[in-house]
Amino acid sequence: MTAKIRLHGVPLSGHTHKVELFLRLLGLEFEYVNAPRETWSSEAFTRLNPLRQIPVLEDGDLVLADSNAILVYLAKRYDAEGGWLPADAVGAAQVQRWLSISAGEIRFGPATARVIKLMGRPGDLEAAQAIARTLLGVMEQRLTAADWLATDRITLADIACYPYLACAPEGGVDLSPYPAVRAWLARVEAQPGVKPMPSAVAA
Ligand SMILES: N[C@@H](CCC(=O)N[C@@H](CS)C(=O)NCC(=O)O)C(=O)O
Repeated sequence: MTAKIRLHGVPLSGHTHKVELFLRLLGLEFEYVNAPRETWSSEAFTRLNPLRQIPVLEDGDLVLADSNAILVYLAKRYDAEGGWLPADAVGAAQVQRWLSISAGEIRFGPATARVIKLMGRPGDLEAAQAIARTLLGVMEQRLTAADWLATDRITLADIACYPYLACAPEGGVDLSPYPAVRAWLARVEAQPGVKPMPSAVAA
């Protein structure tokens, strides 16, 4: 019998959302453990992730933090066909490139702009929005020529990058100049079982 999977996070966290989205795409059963900010410094949560960040995944004895690490684990462990994380040198490298972009430009661009604008966190809103716009220009070029970010099919690259681009307007980043990016967001959302990134404004 497969061990029970538990996902610790909150719905408005894009880092958590990408893991939830991939669990659903893989058709895996899991328990969503709501872990609001006030709990992150507790002893119990610090044992799960000493960095005191969500998401954290538990799968049997395994406790794993970091959204991109969790995506890689789930693909290796549960995707028998290997399409989400290709094994060939170029495909694997292209997926890794976008995982790095999701932890770099996306984290410091649209994700940072959103927490500054929406949640009142300190930071340089204009600098974060500028990072977002530069990245969106690069993505627009790629997605004008291809349906998906890394290869000719949907991969972990698309899952990792989706949530904080879907909610980029909440950080004051206008997506209207990027029609290919908007079409790609819609393609991700059209996948079976996918729940769109929830709006913090409506929440
Ligand atoms: N590299 C981590 C970053 C996760 C992250 O930054 N999560 C945010 C919530 S979306 C967090 O826990 N931040 C800690 C804080 O704000 O104190 C990952 O990809 O999972």
